[in-house]
Amino acid sequence: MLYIACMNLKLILGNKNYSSWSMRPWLALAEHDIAFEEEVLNIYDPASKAKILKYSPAGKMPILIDGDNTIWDSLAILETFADKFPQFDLWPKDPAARALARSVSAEMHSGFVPLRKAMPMNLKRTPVLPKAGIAGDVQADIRRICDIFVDARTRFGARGDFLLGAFSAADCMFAPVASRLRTYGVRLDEPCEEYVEAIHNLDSFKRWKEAALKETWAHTHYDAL
Ligand SMILES: N[C@@H](CCC(=O)N[C@@H](CS)C(=O)NCC(=O)O)C(=O)O
Repeated sequence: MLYIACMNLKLILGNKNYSSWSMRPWLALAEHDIAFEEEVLNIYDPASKAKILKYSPAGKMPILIDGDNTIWDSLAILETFADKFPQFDLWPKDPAARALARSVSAEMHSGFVPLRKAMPMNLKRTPVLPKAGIAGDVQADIRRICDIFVDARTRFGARGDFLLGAFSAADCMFAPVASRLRTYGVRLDEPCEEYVEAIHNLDSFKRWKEAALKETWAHTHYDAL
């Protein structure tokens, strides 16, 4: 398997069980076997804030240290990887696929607030519906997300299992929500479930999840949802 040594790269990440934003760039590197260092900080420990701020003035993770450059925000980090590793086509080459990949990634990045609040990522969760049920605005988010999965894969899925066929930055953006759909026991139509399954079958996703399950940090509110 191809293995790219690039030890100038370091990712500063939040808890693997809960930090959906952190999962995104990690998957991009791990899926392509690009070597990097990582440091995982507990988001819910007040002492972590000062450590995060030493790396980035935004005070949020994920953060990429790339030699002398610091890049923060999951989408900005994915853009950086797309520039650094053009051989992996993190944004598909085909203009139509690339346009859709960018649009749905930006939609994911800036939207779906009701779903994010009601169903925070929690890989350790037993897959049952949330105790409070699924509110109308969350259901609308889920419908839109499934429409994205089905529309993208109908148009480009002939080239592979992922949104634009081959694994891309858009899959990194949607992997956390695919995990939420499963851990909150959401019943999905088959074409939507197929994509959720494809994400869960990614080697990089499995490795992230394995590490998440070993974490001992807990968040009592999220764990009780
Ligand atoms: N839009 C940002 C969001 C980053 C974000 O909210 N990160 C959370 C962890 S999931 C964080 O670092 N929280 C720590 C804090 O606020 O102290 C991105 O995509 O990177």
